[in-house]
Amino acid sequence: MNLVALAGGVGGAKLADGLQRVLGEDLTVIVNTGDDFERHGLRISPDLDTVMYTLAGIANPETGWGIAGDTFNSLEMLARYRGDAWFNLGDRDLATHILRTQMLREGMTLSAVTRALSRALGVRATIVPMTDQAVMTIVNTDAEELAFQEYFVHRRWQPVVKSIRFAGIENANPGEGAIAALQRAEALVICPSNPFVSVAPILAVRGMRAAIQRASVPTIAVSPIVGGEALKGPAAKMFHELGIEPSAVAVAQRYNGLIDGFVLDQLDAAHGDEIRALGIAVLVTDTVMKSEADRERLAQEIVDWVTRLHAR
Ligand code: FO1
Repeated sequence: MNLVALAGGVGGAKLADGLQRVLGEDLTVIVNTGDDFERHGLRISPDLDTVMYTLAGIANPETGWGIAGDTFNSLEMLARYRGDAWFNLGDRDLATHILRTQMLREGMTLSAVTRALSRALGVRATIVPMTDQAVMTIVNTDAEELAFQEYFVHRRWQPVVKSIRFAGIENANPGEGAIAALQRAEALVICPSNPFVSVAPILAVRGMRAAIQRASVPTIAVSPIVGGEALKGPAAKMFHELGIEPSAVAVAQRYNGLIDGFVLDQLDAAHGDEIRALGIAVLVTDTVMKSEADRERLAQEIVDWVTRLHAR
């Protein structure tokens, strides 16, 4: 089955890994690049790297981002020079950023760079950046506007969010092969990623939402909110700050009109009827992926479910 997944960072990468275990080469993952930024003159693509390292089996299991067993000697030296080492770049991880920056300077697109790097790491699925153009997620907080990594890592997502915008989105086209993959897909999965800062930028790229709506195949989303809490990161806090009670139902409502199905954690089983009332089919299961076996089990359940939805 040809399947396209939309993903942000750690949560999305885990489900993408499960889907790769089930589908191998038949999986395409379209990844958020609104978090990308420049640091020490290097182009960093945190979500692309998180997905790539996870699918290559080399991600740091404790953080979910970065490379397992990485060391931080370069960062220590950078800190000695300048003292502002708030973004933790590992020695091995730095090789990715050095090479990506070089390849981009040589004129390659981010899509081509991502293909080359992920192939070299033995990734079987196709990873496509949402766009090859520069898009920057900007968080407007109660105090000031912050670039995403400044908000997320430097300020540890403590500032109160008032609104979010994606600078440059009007000039962004889908990454290479993204639309073709959506046209070929037999199912679409929105991974359990932050709806505001991971999935929204992907959907905001010109033509992306329309291509998803045109694909008359089962489109499902997996809730990143379980029991009113985000599995990781600021999603629940953002819902609150934007005036919405965080819940799986609120996530389903955000995707209403785009999805046919919604995967709900068993903890939230009681919300099933509220989501079904929106005309969205519901699968209730254990969505919390603690182990690699959990990722594969959830992915297999999703593939089986979309196959049944396809047959309807
Ligand atoms: N996240 C952190 O919370 N702290 C870090 O120091 C950090 C470093 C980092 C380095 C490379 C990389 O690819 C990702 C990194 N992340 C770090 C994760 C990342 O910035 C966020 O998880 C995403 O942008 C949100 O999806």
